[in-house]
Amino acid sequence: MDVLSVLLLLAGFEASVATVCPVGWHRYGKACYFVIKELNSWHKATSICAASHASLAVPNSMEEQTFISELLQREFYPSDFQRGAWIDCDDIDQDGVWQNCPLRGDETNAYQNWAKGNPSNQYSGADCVLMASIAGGIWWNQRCINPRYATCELAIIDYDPLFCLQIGSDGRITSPCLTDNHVLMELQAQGLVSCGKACLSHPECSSFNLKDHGQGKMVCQLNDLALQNAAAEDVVVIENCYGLDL
Ligand SMILES: [Ca+2]
Ligand SMILES: [Ca+2]
Repeated sequence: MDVLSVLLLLAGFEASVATVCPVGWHRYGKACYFVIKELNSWHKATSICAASHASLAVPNSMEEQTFISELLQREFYPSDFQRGAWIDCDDIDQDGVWQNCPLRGDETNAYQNWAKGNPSNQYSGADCVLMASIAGGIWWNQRCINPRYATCELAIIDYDPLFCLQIGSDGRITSPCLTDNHVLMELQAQGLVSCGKACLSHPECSSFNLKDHGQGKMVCQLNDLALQNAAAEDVVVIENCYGLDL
Protein backbone atom coordinates (compact mmCIF):
# COMPACT_ATOMS: atom_id res chain seq x y z
CA MET A 1 0.00 0.00 0.00
CA ASP A 2 1.50 3.31 -0.95
CA VAL A 3 1.54 6.40 1.19
CA LEU A 4 -1.28 7.99 -0.74
CA SER A 5 -3.73 5.19 0.00
CA VAL A 6 -2.56 5.06 3.61
CA LEU A 7 -3.34 8.73 3.86
CA LEU A 8 -6.76 8.23 2.35
CA LEU A 9 -7.60 5.43 4.73
CA LEU A 10 -6.22 7.15 7.79
CA ALA A 11 -7.99 10.36 6.94
CA GLY A 12 -11.28 8.49 6.86
CA PHE A 13 -11.97 9.72 3.38
CA GLU A 14 -15.05 7.71 2.56
CA ALA A 15 -16.21 9.12 -0.72
CA SER A 16 -14.57 7.94 -3.91
CA VAL A 17 -12.01 10.32 -5.28
CA ALA A 18 -14.22 10.96 -8.30
CA THR A 19 -16.93 12.34 -6.05
CA VAL A 20 -15.10 15.49 -5.25
CA CYS A 21 -17.90 17.83 -4.20
CA PRO A 22 -18.31 18.06 -0.43
CA VAL A 23 -21.55 16.82 1.09
CA GLY A 24 -24.32 19.33 0.49
CA TRP A 25 -22.55 20.82 -2.55
CA HIS A 26 -23.71 20.17 -6.10
CA ARG A 27 -21.50 19.32 -9.03
CA TYR A 28 -21.81 21.03 -12.37
CA GLY A 29 -18.97 20.88 -14.86
CA LYS A 30 -15.71 21.52 -13.05
CA ALA A 31 -17.21 23.23 -10.05
CA CYS A 32 -19.26 22.58 -6.94
CA TYR A 33 -22.11 24.85 -5.86
CA PHE A 34 -23.62 25.57 -2.51
CA VAL A 35 -26.84 27.48 -1.88
CA ILE A 36 -26.79 30.00 0.96
CA LYS A 37 -30.31 29.66 2.27
CA GLU A 38 -30.57 32.99 3.98
CA LEU A 39 -30.64 36.63 2.98
CA ASN A 40 -27.35 38.51 3.07
CA SER A 41 -25.72 41.62 1.69
CA TRP A 42 -23.40 41.03 -1.26
CA HIS A 43 -20.34 41.48 0.98
CA LYS A 44 -21.63 39.08 3.61
CA ALA A 45 -22.51 36.46 0.99
CA THR A 46 -19.03 36.89 -0.52
CA SER A 47 -17.40 36.35 2.87
CA ILE A 48 -19.55 33.25 3.54
CA CYS A 49 -18.33 31.75 0.28
CA ALA A 50 -14.73 32.80 1.01
CA ALA A 51 -14.88 30.96 4.34
CA SER A 52 -15.44 27.80 2.28
CA HIS A 53 -12.57 28.75 -0.06
CA ALA A 54 -15.17 29.47 -2.72
CA SER A 55 -16.49 32.54 -4.54
CA LEU A 56 -19.96 33.79 -5.17
CA ALA A 57 -21.18 31.88 -8.20
CA VAL A 58 -21.14 33.68 -11.51
CA PRO A 59 -22.77 32.19 -14.60
CA ASN A 60 -20.23 31.95 -17.42
CA SER A 61 -22.63 30.37 -19.90
CA MET A 62 -26.32 30.05 -20.48
CA GLU A 63 -26.07 26.42 -19.38
CA GLU A 64 -24.42 27.39 -16.09
CA GLN A 65 -27.01 30.13 -15.63
CA THR A 66 -29.77 27.53 -16.05
CA PHE A 67 -28.03 25.15 -13.66
CA ILE A 68 -27.71 27.81 -10.93
CA SER A 69 -31.32 28.96 -11.42
CA GLU A 70 -32.63 25.42 -11.22
CA LEU A 71 -30.43 24.61 -8.23
CA LEU A 72 -31.76 27.62 -6.33
CA GLN A 73 -35.30 26.64 -7.13
CA ARG A 74 -34.88 22.94 -6.50
CA GLU A 75 -32.88 23.25 -3.29
CA PHE A 76 -34.67 26.14 -1.96
CA TYR A 77 -37.80 27.87 -3.07
CA PRO A 78 -38.73 30.39 -0.42
CA SER A 79 -41.85 32.47 -0.89
CA ASP A 80 -39.69 35.56 -1.30
CA PHE A 81 -37.40 34.03 -3.91
CA GLN A 82 -38.25 36.89 -6.22
CA ARG A 83 -35.50 38.67 -4.30
CA GLY A 84 -33.08 36.73 -6.51
CA ALA A 85 -29.47 35.83 -5.80
CA TRP A 86 -26.20 37.75 -5.76
CA ILE A 87 -23.55 36.76 -8.29
CA ASP A 88 -19.82 37.43 -8.29
CA CYS A 89 -20.03 40.61 -10.32
CA ASP A 90 -19.54 44.17 -9.10
CA ASP A 91 -18.13 47.59 -9.94
CA ILE A 92 -17.25 48.48 -6.36
CA ASP A 93 -13.63 49.40 -7.13
CA GLN A 94 -14.41 51.60 -10.11
CA ASP A 95 -17.80 52.70 -11.35
CA GLY A 96 -18.56 51.13 -14.69
CA VAL A 97 -15.72 48.59 -14.53
CA TRP A 98 -17.55 45.34 -13.87
CA GLN A 99 -15.54 42.52 -12.38
CA ASN A 100 -16.14 38.97 -13.63
CA CYS A 101 -19.05 39.96 -15.86
CA PRO A 102 -17.96 41.75 -19.03
CA LEU A 103 -20.04 44.68 -20.21
CA ARG A 104 -22.21 44.39 -23.23
CA GLY A 105 -20.04 45.06 -26.25
CA ASP A 106 -16.83 43.89 -24.59
CA GLU A 107 -15.41 40.43 -25.12
CA THR A 108 -18.07 39.24 -27.49
CA ASN A 109 -17.58 35.61 -26.56
CA ALA A 110 -18.13 36.21 -22.87
CA TYR A 111 -21.51 35.31 -21.49
CA GLN A 112 -23.68 38.04 -20.08
CA ASN A 113 -27.33 38.25 -19.29
CA TRP A 114 -28.06 41.84 -18.38
CA ALA A 115 -31.63 43.00 -18.07
CA LYS A 116 -32.58 45.77 -20.44
CA GLY A 117 -31.00 49.06 -19.33
CA ASN A 118 -28.50 47.32 -17.07
CA PRO A 119 -25.93 47.73 -15.83
CA SER A 120 -26.96 51.21 -14.88
CA ASN A 121 -25.04 53.90 -13.05
CA GLN A 122 -28.22 55.71 -12.17
CA TYR A 123 -28.28 54.86 -8.48
CA SER A 124 -25.27 55.40 -6.28
CA GLY A 125 -24.08 52.28 -4.50
CA ALA A 126 -25.82 49.98 -6.98
CA ASP A 127 -22.51 48.28 -7.47
CA CYS A 128 -23.45 44.61 -7.05
CA VAL A 129 -25.19 42.27 -9.43
CA LEU A 130 -28.22 40.17 -8.83
CA MET A 131 -29.45 37.21 -10.84
CA ALA A 132 -33.23 37.33 -10.99
CA SER A 133 -35.32 34.30 -10.15
CA ILE A 134 -37.42 34.94 -13.25
CA ALA A 135 -36.99 35.80 -16.90
CA GLY A 136 -34.08 33.44 -17.49
CA GLY A 137 -32.11 34.75 -14.54
CA ILE A 138 -31.44 38.18 -16.03
CA TRP A 139 -28.93 40.40 -14.24
CA TRP A 140 -29.57 43.68 -12.49
CA ASN A 141 -27.15 45.85 -10.59
CA GLN A 142 -28.44 46.81 -7.17
CA ARG A 143 -27.27 48.28 -3.89
CA CYS A 144 -24.83 45.86 -2.28
CA ILE A 145 -26.50 46.13 1.12
CA ASN A 146 -29.79 44.66 -0.11
CA PRO A 147 -30.59 41.28 1.49
CA ARG A 148 -30.51 38.60 -1.20
CA TYR A 149 -29.90 34.87 -1.58
CA ALA A 150 -26.70 33.56 -3.12
CA THR A 151 -24.84 30.50 -4.36
CA CYS A 152 -21.15 29.77 -3.81
CA GLU A 153 -19.01 28.26 -6.56
CA LEU A 154 -15.89 26.25 -5.85
CA ALA A 155 -13.69 25.28 -8.78
CA ILE A 156 -12.72 21.66 -8.41
CA ILE A 157 -9.16 22.31 -9.46
CA ASP A 158 -8.89 24.81 -6.59
CA TYR A 159 -8.71 22.12 -3.98
CA ASP A 160 -7.23 18.72 -3.72
CA PRO A 161 -9.87 15.99 -3.56
CA LEU A 162 -7.64 14.15 -1.11
CA PHE A 163 -8.35 16.73 1.53
CA CYS A 164 -10.58 15.44 4.24
CA LEU A 165 -12.81 18.49 3.99
CA GLN A 166 -14.67 19.23 7.17
CA ILE A 167 -18.29 20.13 6.72
CA GLY A 168 -20.05 22.25 9.30
CA SER A 169 -23.64 21.55 10.33
CA ASP A 170 -24.81 24.16 7.82
CA GLY A 171 -23.05 22.33 4.99
CA ARG A 172 -20.32 24.92 4.54
CA ILE A 173 -16.71 23.86 4.40
CA THR A 174 -14.75 24.65 7.49
CA SER A 175 -11.04 24.07 7.71
CA PRO A 176 -10.00 24.04 11.33
CA CYS A 177 -6.29 23.99 12.10
CA LEU A 178 -4.62 23.35 15.41
CA THR A 179 -3.14 26.36 17.16
CA ASP A 180 0.62 26.89 17.12
CA ASN A 181 0.81 25.50 20.68
CA HIS A 182 0.73 21.99 19.20
CA VAL A 183 3.30 22.40 16.45
CA LEU A 184 6.18 19.95 16.68
CA MET A 185 7.91 21.13 13.58
CA GLU A 186 7.33 23.51 10.69
CA LEU A 187 8.43 22.71 7.17
CA GLN A 188 8.10 24.08 3.69
CA ALA A 189 5.67 21.88 1.80
CA GLN A 190 4.89 21.10 -1.83
CA GLY A 191 1.36 20.13 -0.95
CA LEU A 192 -0.86 17.84 1.00
CA VAL A 193 0.89 14.59 0.16
CA SER A 194 4.39 15.79 1.08
CA CYS A 195 3.07 17.27 4.33
CA GLY A 196 1.21 14.03 5.08
CA LYS A 197 4.36 12.00 4.39
CA ALA A 198 6.34 14.21 6.76
CA CYS A 199 3.73 13.65 9.49
CA LEU A 200 3.67 9.90 8.85
CA SER A 201 7.43 9.71 9.23
CA HIS A 202 7.47 11.70 12.51
CA PRO A 203 6.79 9.40 15.49
CA GLU A 204 4.89 12.04 17.49
CA CYS A 205 2.86 13.55 14.66
CA SER A 206 -0.91 13.04 14.93
CA SER A 207 -2.18 15.71 12.56
CA PHE A 208 -0.88 18.45 10.33
CA ASN A 209 -1.76 21.95 9.24
CA LEU A 210 -1.17 22.94 5.65
CA LYS A 211 -1.07 26.71 5.29
CA ASP A 212 -1.35 27.82 1.70
CA HIS A 213 0.07 31.32 1.21
CA GLY A 214 -0.50 31.21 -2.57
CA GLN A 215 1.97 31.17 -5.48
CA GLY A 216 3.27 27.79 -4.45
CA LYS A 217 4.25 28.91 -0.95
CA MET A 218 2.99 26.37 1.54
CA VAL A 219 3.90 25.78 5.13
CA CYS A 220 3.45 22.38 6.69
CA GLN A 221 3.08 22.19 10.46
CA LEU A 222 3.32 18.83 12.17
CA ASN A 223 1.16 18.65 15.30
CA ASP A 224 1.39 16.55 18.45
CA LEU A 225 -2.40 16.25 18.78
CA ALA A 226 -5.16 14.88 16.56
CA LEU A 227 -7.82 17.37 15.56
CA GLN A 228 -10.52 14.96 16.65
CA ASN A 229 -9.07 14.99 20.19
CA ALA A 230 -8.56 18.74 20.32
CA ALA A 231 -10.44 20.99 22.73
CA ALA A 232 -12.21 24.01 21.29
CA GLU A 233 -9.43 26.36 22.40
CA ASP A 234 -6.86 24.28 20.49
CA VAL A 235 -8.62 24.79 17.17
CA VAL A 236 -8.67 27.86 14.96
CA VAL A 237 -10.26 28.55 11.60
CA ILE A 238 -7.73 30.50 9.58
CA GLU A 239 -8.07 31.44 5.97
CA ASN A 240 -6.16 29.07 3.67
CA CYS A 241 -5.22 26.71 6.47
CA TYR A 242 -6.28 23.08 6.22
CA GLY A 243 -6.01 20.72 9.16
CA LEU A 244 -5.93 16.99 8.63
CA ASP A 245 -5.68 14.11 11.06
CA LEU A 246 -3.50 11.15 10.34
CA1 LIG B 1 -19.11 30.08 -13.04
CA1 LIG C 1 -21.67 51.54 -9.93
